[in-house]
Amino acid sequence: MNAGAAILEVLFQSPDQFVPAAELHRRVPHAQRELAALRQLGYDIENHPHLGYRLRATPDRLTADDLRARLRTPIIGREIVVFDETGSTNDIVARLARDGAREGLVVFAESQTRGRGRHGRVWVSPRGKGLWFSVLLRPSFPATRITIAAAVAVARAVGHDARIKWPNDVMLAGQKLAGILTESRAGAAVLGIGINVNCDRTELPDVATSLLVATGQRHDRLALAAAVLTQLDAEYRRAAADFGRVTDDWARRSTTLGRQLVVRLGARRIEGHAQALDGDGALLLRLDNGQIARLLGAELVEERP
Ligand code: BT5
Repeated sequence: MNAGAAILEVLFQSPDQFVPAAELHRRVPHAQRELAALRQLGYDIENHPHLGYRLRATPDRLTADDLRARLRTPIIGREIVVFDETGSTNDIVARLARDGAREGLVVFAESQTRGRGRHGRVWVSPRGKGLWFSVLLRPSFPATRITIAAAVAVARAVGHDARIKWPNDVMLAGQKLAGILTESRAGAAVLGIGINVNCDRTELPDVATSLLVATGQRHDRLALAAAVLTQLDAEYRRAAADFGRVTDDWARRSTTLGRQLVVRLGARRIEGHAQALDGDGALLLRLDNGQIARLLGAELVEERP
């Protein structure tokens, strides 16, 4: 960890409190120079002659140092890269996966020019207003579990009674707050997540909401990013060891289970009762003729009570 990240780590560990100067300088060599660099980036760091240093405010700007300083995760986020602008973070991670990058790499972008959803649909990614990022995973379990685990992690990190709509949406007040796109590339799984944080109503499609729109308040994107990565790390490990607990959490937050669904499967439409998720994360749909359809990556057309 470099000195800038090390200073932030020390300051984040004492929220709203002073860290004695002697302690900061003992824990971080060349702290003086790095403090100046952090202030340049917009960190408001108070320096009291007797009490020491205190972090008063952080800038609304994604940096690897800041995110690394907030994380204690063994896997997810052990390497972080931030782009100001890119086509799609999923494509960047796919390329790095081909080059042999390690599991847990996370790539963020402040804006995407070709953010995408499933089946080539567009994912709107206004600059600086959300979290648009992708995670490189090399799972030892069926990759189909990843979207399920990620939805639980995002919903838990977001709070505000966020719900999960099968297969890949996180909803707030009935509208889409976040979307998940898991792709298999170069023998790895690329998990892409988009979360609308401080987007205005006018920046989003009609079906969408943001934390700002739903709660009336701006949210700290970096704190949320760290919370999501922390939850993802935990859910990813649970998906390997105890996927039943992940699906239990998913079921508690699901708007889909127990309902009558109309689903598009290729050119076909089928209708049935959403019963449960299986051990691969597939949705089990009981059709009117009593048969069970096992759905992975199908398209939800309609949910009926
Ligand atoms: C998804 O697809 O919901 C997956 C979205 C994944 C986005 C992330 S961002 C980081 C990474 N890099 C990428 O390029 N992608 C991933 P799908 O279920 O197909 O939903 C797409 C539909 O959601 C669109 O057709 C719109 O109706 C709607 N939509 C587009 N932008 C949105 C937004 N910002 N918020 C909510 N809904 C949106």
